[in-house]
Amino acid sequence: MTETFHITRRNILAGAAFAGALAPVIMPSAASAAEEKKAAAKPLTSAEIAALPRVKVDLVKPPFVHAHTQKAEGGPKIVEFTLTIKEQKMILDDKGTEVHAMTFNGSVPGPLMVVHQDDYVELTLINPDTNELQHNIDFHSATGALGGGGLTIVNPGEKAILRFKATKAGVFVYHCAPPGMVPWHVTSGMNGAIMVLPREGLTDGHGKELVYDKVYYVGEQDFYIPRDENGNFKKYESAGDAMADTLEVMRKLTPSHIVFNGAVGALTGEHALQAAVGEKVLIVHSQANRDTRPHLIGGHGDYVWATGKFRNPPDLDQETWFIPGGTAGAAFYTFEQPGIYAYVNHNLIEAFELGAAAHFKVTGEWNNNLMQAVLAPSSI
Ligand SMILES: [Cu+2]
Repeated sequence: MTETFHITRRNILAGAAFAGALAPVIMPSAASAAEEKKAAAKPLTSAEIAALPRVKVDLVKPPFVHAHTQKAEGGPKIVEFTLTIKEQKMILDDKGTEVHAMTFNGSVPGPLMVVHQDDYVELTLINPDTNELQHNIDFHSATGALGGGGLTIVNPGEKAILRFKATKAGVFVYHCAPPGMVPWHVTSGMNGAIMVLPREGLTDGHGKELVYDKVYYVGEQDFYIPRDENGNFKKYESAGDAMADTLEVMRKLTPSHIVFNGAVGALTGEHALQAAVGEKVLIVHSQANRDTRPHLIGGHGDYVWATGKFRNPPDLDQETWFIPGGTAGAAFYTFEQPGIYAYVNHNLIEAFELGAAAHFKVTGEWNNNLMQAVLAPSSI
């Protein structure tokens, strides 16, 4: 449905470029798009907000992203999301290292939410009474009250509903930020990202539309697991029991694990991200606490918003891009060769020794023009 819509729009726009006679037809539509955009940016009264159409979105577990249209259809909406906080034990690696994670919806990172600029995000945040700790949510895409953190402090057994207007287009981190416990909750897994698309969809900043075929969400997470006197990772009964030792490790700023999507190997091997030659893939990558530098080994970032904000034209043909801690970035790439690509944090120690690596498994025809083994490895 979505794809049909975009293909149709693309065809219309491509056709228009060759049909001067259509200009009078196209112009009013361009003008009305501008008017629509202006209207969308206008402050609304409470009554007007209450009258907006509502859309309820079921979030999905990363690296996948809920269904959405890339161009906004109609005017601003209220988009309803629910996040349920889950405190749960998670396994970080094949050695069985444990963390008492704090999560939004049970995954690290929490799910990627997608809206359009000038839509209203309405989040229901639930802290079930099975949890032990107080939590909240700070959206970097929101304006005021600590990004919503000041309005969403929920104890176990409570819920809160926050509405904010997504005024800026881009990918943005959200994270838990409870008074006195901010870094502990963030580095225990309690972060995710929201993508606020421009109403007209992504472009290269010079009028070329960038329509993706697939979007994946990679959330990078640094963990600080305490060790015993023999150097083995310690296990605890609960997050509360682990807190003092964990804070001590955190203060040394040396993570024990740096992983994509919650565990070493969560996106490699049989969990590799899938793509095909010719597919346009958008990779959203967040790091709520620490700097990172994604790199696609054997590929590139054709269009990269390293700090993730879509009003800036993307950087072209990047080899590695820098995402500061507390930021989400986005990279758009059309795969040109089949094979297994490693997608890594190009601090290679963090990738190969601590876990910050994913795989793309790309199907399709090999292109000898781009690369060919002229002589296979053989004796001299
Ligand atoms: Cu929390």
